[in-house]
Amino acid sequence: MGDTIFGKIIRREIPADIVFENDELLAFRDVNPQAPVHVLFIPKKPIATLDDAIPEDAALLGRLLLAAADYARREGFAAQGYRTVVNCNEYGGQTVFHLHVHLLAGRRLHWPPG
Ligand code: D5M
Repeated sequence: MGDTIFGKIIRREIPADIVFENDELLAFRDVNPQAPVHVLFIPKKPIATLDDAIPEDAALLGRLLLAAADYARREGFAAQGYRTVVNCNEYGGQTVFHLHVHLLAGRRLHWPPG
């Protein structure tokens, strides 16, 4: 299932503040939040980076993004606004090599990012 810290969270080997789960996706609060709301959405399939995604992952990645959007709507901050981010590899700032979508909300976010 992937030898990363997120694989350990999926397998419940380490704790996480899980906010959503279904058979193929998991979402939990980022341990180092960059906004009042900072949740990570991951596929349970261990895709290391966006660069490792293949055409067969297209529907899964679509559902991953929609799960973040659904969460924002459910939690009531979709209309106010939020940001989704996928960091890829070194220059993208990726530190955990299990593909994840950051969902950031609860404050006005700056652009461009650093
Ligand atoms: O983002 C990786 C993110 O993962 C970063 O914001 C910290 C977060 N992180 C790391 N370990 C944990 C655990 N154990 N629980 C919750 N969140 C965690 P990246 O895009 O790879 O830089």
